Amino acid sequence: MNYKIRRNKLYDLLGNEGILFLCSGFEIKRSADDNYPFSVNRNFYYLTGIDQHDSYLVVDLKTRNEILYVLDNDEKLARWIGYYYTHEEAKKISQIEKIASSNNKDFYKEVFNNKKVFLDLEENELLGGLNYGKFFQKIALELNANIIIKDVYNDIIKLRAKKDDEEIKEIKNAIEITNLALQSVMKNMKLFKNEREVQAHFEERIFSLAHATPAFQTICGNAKNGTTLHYHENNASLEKDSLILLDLGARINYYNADITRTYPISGKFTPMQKKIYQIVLDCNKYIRQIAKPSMSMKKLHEESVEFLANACLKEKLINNYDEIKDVYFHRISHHLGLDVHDPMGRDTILEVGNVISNEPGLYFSSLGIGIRIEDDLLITENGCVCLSDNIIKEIADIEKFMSE
Ligand SMILES: [Mn+2]
Repeated sequence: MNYKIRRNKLYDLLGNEGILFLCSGFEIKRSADDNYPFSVNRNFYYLTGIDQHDSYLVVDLKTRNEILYVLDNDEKLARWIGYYYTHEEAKKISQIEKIASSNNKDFYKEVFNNKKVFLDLEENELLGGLNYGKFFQKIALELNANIIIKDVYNDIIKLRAKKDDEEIKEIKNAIEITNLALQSVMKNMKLFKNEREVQAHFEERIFSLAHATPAFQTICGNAKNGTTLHYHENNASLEKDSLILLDLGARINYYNADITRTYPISGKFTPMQKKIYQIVLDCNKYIRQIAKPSMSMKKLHEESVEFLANACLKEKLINNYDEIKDVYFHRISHHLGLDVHDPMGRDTILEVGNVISNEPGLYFSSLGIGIRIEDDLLITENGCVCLSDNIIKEIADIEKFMSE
């Protein structure tokens, strides 16, 4: 990844006055001496590639002098928790020349003595009501009551929304690993007796194939469980004539696949399942046809509602147009990238380089049928390409693949 290019783009947006101060995040305590697994601040990671707690990027926007602060190695501590990046490693990854120690926090004082400082004041709350930006805002104001604090969050998000070629390669790779694992799930479906086994099989495959972790909590819901959007229990017995809805993905280098497929557990769809599945599939294909630059995500969503409502009316699955709300009650799309739900908002105007999900669904809990078909789209000059085209979704293809 060329982090230097990304940083320079950000500096261009911020102008040449003030100091930029970003932090990778801290280790957060779970209980006693147990911490949550460290999850790096994605904006920091996007700009530096550094995946280690207590790391800081400090930039003088006037001179563009960059300093990366990372933790020192301590031989005794390393025997317990392993080594941190050496300065050479940190320099190589981040493409930042000047590396310094973050063990001593005296540099806070130096930074916040400046007139104007840019912080990432994202709204997500961590640290008990605070987030990193607000945590440092508080420190800054304590050290310098006259400091002018500017928020850099939206500028970074704007850059992250447009994926570069390397990012698209990462996402494609995550999707391909997800595809291989899903194929293995389909081939072995007859062996599974419980949703948990399906989850375990998928997660074992992505780990073995690419040392990938799940991009988010894997969803494996069969029969009526498939009608719960974020079903996480994954512990019900499989009903042999039911469908199983799998919303899952692999994460590699923090880039995520977000895929949903719905399969017949027996390998064959019933006529009713086929009918509803085909509507969702047609909607998925329709959205793929119309998604293009300058279209709003709101419009894309409205198109999906209209498509599904008309098709359900035609097939007498609903009695009037408004009933579509009962069987399709989520948005068609979100941005995807370093976060599974990349934080660009769901009503943005599509631009070349955006990667978004395409996930129509229909949920009839009274029939025990929940179907979602989710692909990942890359917005291009002429429309979009489906990055997950290789993951089969036609009824005939699925039935054939599962019977072989
Ligand atoms: Mn999704």
